[in-house]
Amino acid sequence: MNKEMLTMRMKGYALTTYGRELKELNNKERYTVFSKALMEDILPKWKASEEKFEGKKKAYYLSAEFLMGRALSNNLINLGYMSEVKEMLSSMGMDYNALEEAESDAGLGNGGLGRLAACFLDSGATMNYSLTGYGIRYNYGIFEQKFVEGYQVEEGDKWLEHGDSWSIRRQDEKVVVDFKDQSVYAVPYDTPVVGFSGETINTLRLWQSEAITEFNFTAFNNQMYDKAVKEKNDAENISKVLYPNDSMESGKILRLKQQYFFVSASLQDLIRTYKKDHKDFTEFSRLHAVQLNDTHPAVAIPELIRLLGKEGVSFKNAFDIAVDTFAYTNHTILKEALEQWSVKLYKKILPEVYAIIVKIDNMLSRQLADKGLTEKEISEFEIISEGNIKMAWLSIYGTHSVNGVAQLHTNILKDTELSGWYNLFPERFNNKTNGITQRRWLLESNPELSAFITELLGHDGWITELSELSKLKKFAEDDTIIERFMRIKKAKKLELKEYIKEREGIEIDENSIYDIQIKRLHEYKRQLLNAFHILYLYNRLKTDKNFDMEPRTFIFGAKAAPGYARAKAIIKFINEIAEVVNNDADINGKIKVVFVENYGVSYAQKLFPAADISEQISTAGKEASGTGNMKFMLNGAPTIGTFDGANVEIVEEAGLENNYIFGLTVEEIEELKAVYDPKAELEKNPVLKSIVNTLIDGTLDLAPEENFKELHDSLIKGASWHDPDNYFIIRDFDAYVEAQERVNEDYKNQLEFYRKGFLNMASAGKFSSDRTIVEYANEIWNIPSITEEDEE
Ligand code: DL6
Repeated sequence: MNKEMLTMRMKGYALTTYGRELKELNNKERYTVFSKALMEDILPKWKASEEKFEGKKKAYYLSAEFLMGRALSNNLINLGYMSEVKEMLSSMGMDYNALEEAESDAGLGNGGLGRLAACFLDSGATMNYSLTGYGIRYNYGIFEQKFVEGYQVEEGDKWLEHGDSWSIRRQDEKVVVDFKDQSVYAVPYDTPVVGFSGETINTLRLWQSEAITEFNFTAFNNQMYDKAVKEKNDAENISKVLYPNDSMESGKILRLKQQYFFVSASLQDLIRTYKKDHKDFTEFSRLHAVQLNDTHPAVAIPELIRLLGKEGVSFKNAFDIAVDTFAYTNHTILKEALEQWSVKLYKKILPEVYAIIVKIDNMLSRQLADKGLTEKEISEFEIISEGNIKMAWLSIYGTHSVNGVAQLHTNILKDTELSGWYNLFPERFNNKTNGITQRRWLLESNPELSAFITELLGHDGWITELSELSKLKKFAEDDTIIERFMRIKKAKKLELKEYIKEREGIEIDENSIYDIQIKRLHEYKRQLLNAFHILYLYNRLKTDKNFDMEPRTFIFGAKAAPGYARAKAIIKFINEIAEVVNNDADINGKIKVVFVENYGVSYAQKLFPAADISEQISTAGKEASGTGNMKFMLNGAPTIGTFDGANVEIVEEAGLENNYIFGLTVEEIEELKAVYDPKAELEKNPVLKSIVNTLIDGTLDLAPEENFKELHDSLIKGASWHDPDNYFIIRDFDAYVEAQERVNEDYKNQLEFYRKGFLNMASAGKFSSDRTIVEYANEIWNIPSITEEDEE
């Protein structure tokens, strides 16, 4: 694309989209016409890429969430256009950064699970696999978070307000999805997923629900105006909004409809395409690998059987095809996140699908009886049990592969949570440790560090082969290299300081330790432990004139599910701490606390590169993997964390000595559970007791009715649904403080501290999602990687 071409296209779109001259457009509009101009370039390449995979086995990623973030920079980088385009735009009098900032995040996901899906798409295309994402085109993505007097308030995320130039509506490929009480169109919107080098461009196909009859004239003529548009509203509601629950299932009708809606549409799409070249379904599983991203799309198993039944395939054959086609990824062992749907709801909304689940369940029982299991033993495996359908059970029985997302997580699944199933089908269980794409999380977010890595290696091969980073380890002994690494970190810290000033209105000290915890707000992730540590330091500074600490900026970013009262209370608590600490002249600016508003993918891209320390402090055994931990590591921040999820593997790669590991292990927690008495522990620990008491004693200047009694009680008394302090904050507190003291001590020798950061970066090779996707492709999907060279 040359400058003349770009200008001509942009001018054309300025006129046809906005009816104005290019020079008259604001940044949002310029961004739109620019991205449309770029799409003209992408489209022919996209088509060519599709042709490359014709007749070959392809993989499909069924996911209720795709947390994509912005596309512009990613596309320019992957197409190799970035530097030229920046120059072209600047010679046209436009600032690229302003255009970049004008793009809304495509926030069609809650957190780790949705962002993983986005990383996988990038890696799938980069590694030259045909990997199509199938999901829902939510009108509103993850809510916009505002703080009002420290409380989280949610507002709708209007990400489509200014249109979406990256997607193409494929009206001609719409399908009908039938529920018992309504039928709707599923209309596909296709977005290109450009792999690095632009050689493979895959598709993210998101379905939008629309009415079959938009307007009822009879009702209108009878002056029943609401009724006239009722069908339209009811249909559109299905893809209206993303459920904002992370690790919590709510069992709502609309959610069930969303799941079935995109699953049925996607499978119909696959069958329709397949039928163009095939007379029967014997080849179906040889050509399709479908990954179920958690149990949200598990209804795909009975739905495929139902659809194949309509094509004349017997139940048994259809079941075998389903097992061969589908694979299931488990992303959590939290009980409250394991999906169960009430039989009543399924019967009411999806009776045909329910009837098939009953048949599957019966077949399973027969199979187990044949193996000699007793009735009691069989009941442990029942998919339908006590009026509920266990989606995880359905997903294990109806697929050929079940994977966890980090080694520890997979071991827990095999040894405890799913041990019965593991004994039945050991060959199905496997581990696929998560990964992240280095294109977005290093090349795009941290161009300075990227350039430095390329310089040290003498090539940029790490962009598609992250294990190359290990060759940097030999530079770790060279102080001049570490000093340069430090300067880059400082530059990113300064950038973040400016950004936080602009967005949050808070001034932070660029020479302080940036200690960052960014992830969804959940009790098991223990933001409260971090908050208690801040109060500990604050109290020390207030009471001990000789207390010496390096200045620290504690940065939080997190959204709480709107119905999760305790998580919201924790946000308010931290904001309250910020209010007190940030305004206390006594502590001489030694501590600053910033809870950034509306944390999302784009904000994350500014935070990871600037971090000095990565907070990964979940209760051991609760975080399936984590992927933020990998983003910090890749950007050269050591982890302070527990032996949980992928932290274990991070430390294996980067060394215990370069990280700050503390706290109870999974095994220790198992032992402790039965006898744990947090109240008694607190009695023995007056320092912590006074900190925990700030929840209720008014220290934080809260009106009495606004204090955090419920939060306090959850630690001391528990609740009907859990034991006191079931995330072991009280027990782990001292170990956490001790680990933080080590951070503080080490930071005094910055060269040594940043050497640890450098070594973390150099050890991050394993955590590329390229590695993960190659493992899925080879070990689960059995799909080919096809380059243009292979074609010749
Ligand atoms: O696998 C991606 C991501 C993990 O890194 C996190 O540890 C895990 O909490 C998250 N799981 C979910 C659970 N949702 N459901 N079901 O988001 O997956």
